[in-house]
Amino acid sequence: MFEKKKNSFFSIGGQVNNSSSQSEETLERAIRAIGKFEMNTIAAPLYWYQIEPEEGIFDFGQVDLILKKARENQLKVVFLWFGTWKNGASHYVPEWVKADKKRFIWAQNAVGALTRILSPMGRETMEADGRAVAKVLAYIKEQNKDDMVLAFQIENEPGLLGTPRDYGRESEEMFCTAIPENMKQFLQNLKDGELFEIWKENGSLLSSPWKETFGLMAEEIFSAYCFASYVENVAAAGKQAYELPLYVNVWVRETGSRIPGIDYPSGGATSLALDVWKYFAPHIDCICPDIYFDDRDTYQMVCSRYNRADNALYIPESHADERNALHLFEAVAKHGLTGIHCFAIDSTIDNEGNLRPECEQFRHTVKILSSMKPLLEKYQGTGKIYAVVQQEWMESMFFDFGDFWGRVYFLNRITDEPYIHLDCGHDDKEHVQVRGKGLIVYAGGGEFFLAGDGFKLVLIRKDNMEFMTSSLRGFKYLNARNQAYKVVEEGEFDSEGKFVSKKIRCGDEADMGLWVYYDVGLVHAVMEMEI
Ligand code: N0T
Repeated sequence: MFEKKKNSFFSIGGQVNNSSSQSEETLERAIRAIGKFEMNTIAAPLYWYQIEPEEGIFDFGQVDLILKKARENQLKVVFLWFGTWKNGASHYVPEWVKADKKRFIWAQNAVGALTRILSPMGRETMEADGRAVAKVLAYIKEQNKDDMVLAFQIENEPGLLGTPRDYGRESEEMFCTAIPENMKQFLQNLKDGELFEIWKENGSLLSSPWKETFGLMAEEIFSAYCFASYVENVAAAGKQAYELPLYVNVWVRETGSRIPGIDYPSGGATSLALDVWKYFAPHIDCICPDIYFDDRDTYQMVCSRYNRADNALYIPESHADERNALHLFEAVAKHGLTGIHCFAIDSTIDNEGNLRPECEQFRHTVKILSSMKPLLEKYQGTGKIYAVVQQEWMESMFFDFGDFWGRVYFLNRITDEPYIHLDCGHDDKEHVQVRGKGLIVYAGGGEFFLAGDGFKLVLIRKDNMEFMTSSLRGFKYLNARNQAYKVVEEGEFDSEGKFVSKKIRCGDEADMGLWVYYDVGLVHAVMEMEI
């Protein structure tokens, strides 16, 4: 996660419900659900109020408990720091913070009322939060000799919900005076993007206050600057204690009417404020969008915005449903996805411990991803990973693999017949069907890996076209029978990352093309390059 092209661990995880880190019992249910999906990571929050019940007195019982449960179940861990902010509010701070309204300042809204959000202007709060994070990370360092802790999330969806910015005294002073020096420097480095356009449109008067510089978006950008600077301080304190990858998650702005402070927390690392965050919070390794979108366009758009040269794409929160089960393959192949977690994992099973039927497709997707894991770690960012996702009306997909062309045909799971997915037939319980999905890795030299559900791949070697054209049977029916395989096999990677063959496919099993269903594991094929 968090790194491109560096063999970093591809984390497939479940995030426990907000209140589930508090006891062994609540954690156990989450772990049971994670086990049903066969995920490799648990993400669990740490509550500031529980960790530091009195100022300077720390209790790491919660860390111990999560580590113990994770070790018992051979899971990696991501800790979430529910500190100053938890989705645009401040409910997780200790009593002693809540009690002292003078020392720890709270944001005010436009009419001067106190909100339930600690102000990012609060120096004392920032320092107290930083001290706590440093203590927690120092403790994790001692406990993490086996590298089971992958990462640490600073705050949770920071920002202001209910007001676009803090209108308290300190904040007013800053908002109404000239743009600070470091913000000017940032703007001088800004070369393109949405924020650049806004700034250009509103005038480049660097000596003016925020409103003249950023116009309509001034409140959000001002807040982003304040939040990023605050989080940077907390992160720097943490890094000093332990160099664990740190990230921030985002309640994205591609939602509702896109009004900051109403549709999403103002000041978070939204796509508009991403440059601000990258610049002012350099101790944060990765900025990560929480993606709850059902539609393909918005999902992929958000992925593309967070996958940048200076930021890897990791999705810390998403739904364990059939939409996500499809969309994430394109995120892997087109937007460099380096890891994905599902939120509210405990809710995916019922009280008897059975996985809910609406999560079944996601379970298949986890299987597919897991069988490919070493390949994802090796090939992410190289352009060798291809997504297969059957959209509505789609019967086949065409791929250009360089020295091969490929056609993917979608198959009905039960009959193996060609299958076109129509949403309108979706409720027809007699013909419950799922869309074809999965991944193809072309390692080069005729070597392919496939994992997925409900499709088959037929290949044509580009320098062998005479054979193809002389057969006069076309791409579709030339099919599969004339494929020149060296070997086709089903198998899996062992713990050393070596492919272990489990079953050779020949005869009927190879005559239909390279077919996959979620429960056949990884398919490996090597094509003849000579004949
Ligand atoms: C998330 C979760 C949890 C399309 C909400 C998501 C989690 C927090 N916030 O269940 O509270 O701790 O990070 C906000 C998603 C907004 C969706 C916008 C509608």
